[in-house]
Amino acid sequence: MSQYPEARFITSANATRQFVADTGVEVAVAGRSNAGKSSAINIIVNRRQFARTSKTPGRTQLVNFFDLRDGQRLVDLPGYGFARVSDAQRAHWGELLSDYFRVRKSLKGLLMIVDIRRQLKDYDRQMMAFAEEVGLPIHILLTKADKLKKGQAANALLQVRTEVGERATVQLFSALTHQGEDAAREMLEKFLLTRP
Ligand SMILES: Nc1nc2c(ncn2[C@@H]2O[C@H](COP(=O)(O)OP(=O)(O)O)[C@@H](O)[C@H]2O)c(=O)[nH]1
Ligand SMILES: [Mg+2]
Repeated sequence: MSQYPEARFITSANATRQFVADTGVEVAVAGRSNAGKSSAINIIVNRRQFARTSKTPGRTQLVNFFDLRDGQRLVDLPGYGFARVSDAQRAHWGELLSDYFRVRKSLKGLLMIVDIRRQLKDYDRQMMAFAEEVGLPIHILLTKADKLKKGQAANALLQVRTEVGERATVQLFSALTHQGEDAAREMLEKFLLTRP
């Protein structure tokens, strides 16, 4: 059963003024388009189709707010890294995300979804920089771990751990096999338990 039976979508924002009231606690989830962000959210929240999965890159272009429980939110950030969009749109998202990280007092942690076969890209490094600027803890899910052999996955994990050092914790994850599901949910819960 889902740990979040009351979980529900609240609203999407394309501008800072559309963000929901900055009370309680929230955890942001970021990942390049097609990294597997929606799939990971569905597994962690244990609700099929909770965050829509899509084969179309760049579909999720808004800041999506979900209630997990009363006063606890999950925020699905746009993954513009892979999307074929104009420079103007890209700049808009950059500003929106930078604003989001700077203004949200309720923001307690960042979950980063990274395709294990692609390693960290500019988008991921930018998200980490935004989080670090405001002293936010970062946890990285190397997802689609099922696509690699065990040894390859372990190597990829070591590589990312070496790159990020103390700046983030890193784990293997798969929405297909549910590898790392419990560890991912524990990190989400840990972030959510941070005092408002
Ligand atoms: N094999 C495998 N495929 C996955 C996994 N997670 C996502 N996918 C696939 O990758 C594609 C993109 O996933 P999606 O969750 O929509 O990515 P998003 O754009 O980051 O939200 C879809 O075809 C998913 O079925 C995983 O852990 N393993
Ligand atoms: Mg998605």
